Amino acid sequence: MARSKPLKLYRNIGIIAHIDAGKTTTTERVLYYTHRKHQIVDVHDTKEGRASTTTDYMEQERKRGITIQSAAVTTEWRGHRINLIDTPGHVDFTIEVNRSLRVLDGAVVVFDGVAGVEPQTETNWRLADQYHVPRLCYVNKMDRIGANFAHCVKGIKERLAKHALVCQVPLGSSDEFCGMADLVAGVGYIWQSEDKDSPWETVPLDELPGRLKFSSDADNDWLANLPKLRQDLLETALALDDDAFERLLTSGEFDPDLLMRCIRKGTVSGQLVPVLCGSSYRNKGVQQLLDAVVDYLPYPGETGGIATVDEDGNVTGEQEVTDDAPARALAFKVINDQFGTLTFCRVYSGVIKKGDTLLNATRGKKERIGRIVEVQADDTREIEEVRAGDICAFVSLKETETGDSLVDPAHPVLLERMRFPDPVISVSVEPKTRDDVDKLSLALYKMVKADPSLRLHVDQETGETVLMGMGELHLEITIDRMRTELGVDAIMGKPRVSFRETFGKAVEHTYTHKKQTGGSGQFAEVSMIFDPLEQGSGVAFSDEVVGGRVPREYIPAVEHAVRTELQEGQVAGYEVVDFKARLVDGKYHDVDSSALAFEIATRQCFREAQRLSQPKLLEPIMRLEVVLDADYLGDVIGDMNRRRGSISEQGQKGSSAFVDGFVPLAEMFGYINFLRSATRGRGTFTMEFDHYEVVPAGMVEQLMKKESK
Ligand SMILES: Nc1nc2c(ncn2[C@@H]2O[C@H](COP(=O)(O)OP(=O)(O)OP(=O)(O)O)[C@@H](O)[C@H]2O)c(=O)[nH]1
Ligand SMILES: [Mg+2]
Repeated sequence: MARSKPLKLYRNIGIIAHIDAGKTTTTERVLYYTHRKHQIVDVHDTKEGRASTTTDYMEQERKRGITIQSAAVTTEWRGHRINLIDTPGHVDFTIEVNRSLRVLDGAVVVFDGVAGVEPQTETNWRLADQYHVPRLCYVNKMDRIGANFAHCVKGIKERLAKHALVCQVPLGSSDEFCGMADLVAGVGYIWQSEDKDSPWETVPLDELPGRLKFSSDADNDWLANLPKLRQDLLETALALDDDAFERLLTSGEFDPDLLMRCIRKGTVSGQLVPVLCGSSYRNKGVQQLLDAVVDYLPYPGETGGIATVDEDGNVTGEQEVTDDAPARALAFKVINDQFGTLTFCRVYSGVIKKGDTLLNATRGKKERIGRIVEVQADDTREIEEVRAGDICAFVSLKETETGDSLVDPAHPVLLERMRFPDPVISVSVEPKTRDDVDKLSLALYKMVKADPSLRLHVDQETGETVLMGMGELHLEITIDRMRTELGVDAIMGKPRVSFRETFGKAVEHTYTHKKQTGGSGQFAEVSMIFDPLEQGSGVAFSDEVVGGRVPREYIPAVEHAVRTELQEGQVAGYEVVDFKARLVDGKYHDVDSSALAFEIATRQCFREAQRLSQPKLLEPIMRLEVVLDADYLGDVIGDMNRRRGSISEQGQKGSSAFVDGFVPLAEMFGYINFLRSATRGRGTFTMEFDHYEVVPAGMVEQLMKKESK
């Protein structure tokens, strides 16, 4: 079968933003206007469970009115196939944005026209920078009281993109918002009503000031400034083409098609970020946003292919996006439901057909592609084949996890990996009833497999099962989903901070394990060096023994012992991170040595060496933003200091004040209650993990006491 749609007519895009900016609301409109559905469901109508938006279909999403997992939909606009992923804005689910951006070619960043740039928008923006994803800004909610386009654009330019290019200007704001001036087309669009099917009138720019009068001076100023704003846009965009720029400056002439091509070129290359506006809820501006997606965002491969890497992650080359190359796909999401496993993939090159066998190059295992489906949120449609540029799901793969490369077995290669965030909060998990005892570990294993920002650990001494995640909501929802999706009920303990430990300095240490009990004895001696590594480096092991002083067959036992022992460090039983363990020497005995003896020796060696290294305790430090009434600023800042926090920025956001800073997570439990009472319920905060820091020596004991309560 030949390709039915040329690659140039594809757009794979994500919608990203801070929580509540209106991503799901916008997605609903996109599906309506592209005729994928006949009715629009509003997010606030889903709580009673009678209705569901297409992308927030999960029970937990409907009840809470927030998006928890990314959902993919496919639609058509102006002959283009649009694969769109609606992502969550809550910081606890950042893995969903991460994995989506990894496989998408472009993104629409949504802003709340009142709040402007919010913390999670900044985080997601940085993620899009990391993955080099070109984007558009869409200032939504222009109909809300207090909507302020100027404030939003200023925030975008100062905090995110100096090169933001205002392509549309709102006509009015709050309840007077009636449409937008399109500086590229040189016309205004005025909607007759807020009905979803309301037509709009197209009016030349120079007639707008005569037609419209608003109660706010700021809104009238935008109108008065339209000619200048258009000139600015022309100069910035046409500067990307020397001839066009010259002509504009000398004769004021320009070619409208060339102008669009320049904006496209600038957006795709990351030199420009177009800014649009609208109100998805009031059905204004969504069709224009879709036009911009088609006009300005890249098709698969337009910004280059995907990097190929070696086993250590070093880039070895690039795979172009084309059908005429060996098959190469990346798994970016795995979900389990009652029908089995769905593995979401982005195909980068080649053609994959039902019945093909691929190689999971990450794990060295073969996978047979039984069924291929196109996914529409929670619905699937079976298809025969997928090609370069496609996003699809394979059904019932056995070996493949998030981030794995699936490739043509005749041309094995690894594709660039994704980065996963660090879980910083943990809870103990216990089965609720006897019935759940046996099923619990399998269910937890499934949840962790589907979500790489979760981690599972069984405490060796107490046997307690510990689940680690990004935040309290993340863990709560994981346990709740286990109940609704897998039918296993569990009880969660009190949330605790995931502290970590390190080696304070390099240590060389030898331990001899010798035991003589009746018959054969046990003997093993290991000499090891533990070198601390830079934060975030992980754990490495190297065998540097020469002359067979530790026989090869015992080396895996030594490495295994290190990797087990590091789970519970000597300062307070937390995971030991960022070090390299080097086995440099040892002794063995022909009869008395065994893998077990070497394991015991290594574990003791590790414990003693860590104690000798003046080990340190690390704690997660969170980036905190509080938005509040300026009157309460003093109290909130004083409190942040008491919580061992530091302030990094403070200022004004529209009519509210804000404080940004860094605070240890250990001091932040129950913060919501403090903030509510300190600001009479009017303050809000967002918090996300930033980095780990050494706990001051004097604080360790005090903190550990608090933790054990
Ligand atoms: N006034 C107004 N409200 C809007 C607009 N767009 C969305 N909303 C409302 O804002 C709330 C959040 O909308 P969502 O679409 O769920 O926001 P989201 O960005 O998907 O949120 P998360 O997925 O949870 O991050 C809902 O109550 C919407 O009805 C808009 O243009 N104007
Ligand atoms: Mg949403």
